[in-house]
This record gives sequence, structure tokens and C-alpha cells, in this order.
Amino acid sequence: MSVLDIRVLGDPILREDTKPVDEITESLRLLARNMFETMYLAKGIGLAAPQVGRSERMAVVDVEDNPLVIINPEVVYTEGKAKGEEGCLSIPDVYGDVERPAKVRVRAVGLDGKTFEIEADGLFARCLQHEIDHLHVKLFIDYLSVLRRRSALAKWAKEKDKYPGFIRRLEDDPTPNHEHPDEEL
Ligand code: K1U
Ligand code: ZN
Repeated sequence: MSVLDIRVLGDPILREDTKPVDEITESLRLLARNMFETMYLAKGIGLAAPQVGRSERMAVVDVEDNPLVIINPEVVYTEGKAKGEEGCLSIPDVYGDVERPAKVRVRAVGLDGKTFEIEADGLFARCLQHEIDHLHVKLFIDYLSVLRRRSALAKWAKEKDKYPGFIRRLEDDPTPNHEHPDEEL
């Protein structure tokens, strides 16, 4: 298995739509394994293919020790609204409160090629939506108000030089602890 480089805000791939997966190949399985390894090392709870420079419509999530691969995922039902703090492995050290549906039902294909549906609430629902957004060019900062987005981008402007070429190499990561910030956006 390998740890992959994470692409950070400014890399065009984060703003390019993904391609639906039409065949589960050994190379897709290897990508999923490498994405899990990368996500765990970065102390994340999710990771989408564009974040590692890939265009496959696939993401991995693990909330409370439930690893899940979602291929071609779609939100098929939502209920309620909930506000919660989000971060992004592609925008290190920037956080913000995002309002999203509180509960979701997601339909996806697994690595076994079978379609499944899963219901989620709480952090799991938030993470699934955050990852599905990544697969369709959307980032959590896009949901912030003009003022909070400006503040998030100002914070990022101070951080981004740590990532030459918009690449976050976990081996020499400047944010090893991923502590939550002392200031809220
Ligand atoms: O896709 C990503 O960038 C991963 C991202 C997912 C996510 C975090 C918080 C809310 C929704 C989605 C992260 O894992 S960032 C790491 C992080 O902030 C976090 C880690 C554990 C619990 C809560 C947040
Ligand atoms: Zn993210």
C-alpha cells in the first residue's frame, strides 16, 4: 500500500467533475486501499478521489470504525437541517460551520460491484455529503456566507505557501496534529 499526496485548494482537479466508474478493476481496489491509508495517516474521516489527483467517482469514509467505499454515490433522500463544523484535508487548518440535511439516504456501488443504500445521520451524514460534494467540484467553503468565506480564504492565503504545487505531502506535513482551531470562522 502507499500513502498518496493530497491536492490542496488551488489545484484545478478539485474543481473538475469526476467520471462515473463503469468497471471495478484491481487498480480501483488498490486506489481505495491507498486512499484509506492516506486518510488514516491524515487523521481524516473521509477522502474523495479528486483529493488524491484522481477523476474516478469514488470516495472512502470511516466514521466510528465503519470503513466504507462509495462508488458513483448519489443522495436519494434527505431530511431536516443541521449545522456543524467541517474541515477538509485539502484545506488544512481552515474550518467553518456548514448547514446541511441532517439525515440522508445514499445509494452507491461497493467494491464488490453491488449497489447498496445506506442511511446516515450526525457526523456520518455530514461526511458522506462532504465527500459526495468533492466528487462534483463542491467544497465546504462554498457554503459559507460571503464574510465567513472571505475569512476562510484569508486564513488559507497564510497557509497555502506550505504546499508548493498545491501538494500536501503527508511525510513532511506541517499540520501533524490536526488540532481544532482556536478561532471559528
Ligand atoms: O474530505 C475531506 O476533506 C475529509 C474531511 C471530512 C469531513 C470532516 C468534517 C466534517 C465533514 C467531513 C476530514 O476528515 S477533515 C478532518 C476533520 O476535520 C475531522 C476529523 C475527525 C472528526 C471530525 C472532523
Ligand atoms: Zn474535503
